[in-house]
Amino acid sequence: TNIEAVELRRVAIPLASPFRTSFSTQTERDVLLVRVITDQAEGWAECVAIADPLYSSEFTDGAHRIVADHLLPRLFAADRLNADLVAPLLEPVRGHRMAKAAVETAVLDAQLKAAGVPLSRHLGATATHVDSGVSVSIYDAVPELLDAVAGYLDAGYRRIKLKIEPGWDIEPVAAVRERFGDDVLLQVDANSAYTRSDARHLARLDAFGLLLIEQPLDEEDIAGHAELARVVRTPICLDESVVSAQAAYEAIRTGACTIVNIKPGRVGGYLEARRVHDVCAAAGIPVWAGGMLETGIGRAANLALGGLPNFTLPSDISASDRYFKQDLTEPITMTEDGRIEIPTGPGIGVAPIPEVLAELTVSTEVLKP
Ligand code: OSB
Ligand code: MG
Repeated sequence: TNIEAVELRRVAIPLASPFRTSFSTQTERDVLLVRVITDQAEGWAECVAIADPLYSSEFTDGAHRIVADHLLPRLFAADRLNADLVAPLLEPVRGHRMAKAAVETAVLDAQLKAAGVPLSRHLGATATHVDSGVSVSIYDAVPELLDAVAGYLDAGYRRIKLKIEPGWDIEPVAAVRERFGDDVLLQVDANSAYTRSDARHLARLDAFGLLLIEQPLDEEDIAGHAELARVVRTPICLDESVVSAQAAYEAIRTGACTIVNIKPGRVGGYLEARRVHDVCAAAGIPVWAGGMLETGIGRAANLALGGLPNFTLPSDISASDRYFKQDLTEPITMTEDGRIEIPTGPGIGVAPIPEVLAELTVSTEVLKP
């Protein structure tokens, strides 16, 4: 494959409702889209970096500059490019995994579209659907939270994840259990808002039969998570800390987690994400598909990965209407019983709707070899 041009597009897409976590409140997504045009096809990818460096060190403007100034020149210098060569070519650039993931995914989508092969098949997916869960914002008060959760359960979501932070943890969890009962699959995500000294407090969550506690401590505090796991009975799941298959291996080996959230952007792409899946499978550690409030472009690809056999817990992949009034792609929809079909078309199986894309585009930069 030869790249003829790469389009870097910035899109501003309003969220259907504000999304508050321990690190920020998002009301709009500031998305970097990468479109790779080759001699045979074109491929699309979404960079999952958010506008500010508050989830991890990456952010949209930074990712944009890294892709344009450091990553694409390395790809342009290569001849006979294919997706397997992207990570080795970009390896000298330290970090910037979300930016690298977007570039690799766009090349992979173009390659698979040219070959007529769905990403799910390329990755080795065995399922046709992914169980859909929903990640629920922090609210100002419990009654508002309960209304939101009631709506999601009515819609059919198979699992509820509550965002938590100090001051919004035991009470909302207790209220959801009280109102909706013990059968609801329930978990929490702290986005590293706690410290090692909160172990006793977090152990109070053990009373509520949660599936897992996601990333309670700092991204770099693997040993702290291992310590916490000896005090808290609820399984510890890592998100931010798992930046590679090697990091997953270390976290599992040291007892820092017994469940892993897999986000391809966080680990540098779908090929590394598959290696994370494989490391976890070999260790008997279940995984599930995370999300970063992606548009249909990013979620379609996440669905393909989520069809691999060790994705045994419900995902954070929700239907388009949970995120946006108008998605960039044809809406991704959920069945009444809470499942989302994995796209069957070539590559990621979707593309932006041209008129919607044009309307939401803030800037376009075209780079050529
Ligand atoms: O920690 O999983 C997270 C969204 C943005 C950044 C980080 C996270 C999230 C979510 C939402 O929890 C998952 C989704 O619905 O895409
Ligand atoms: Mg998380």
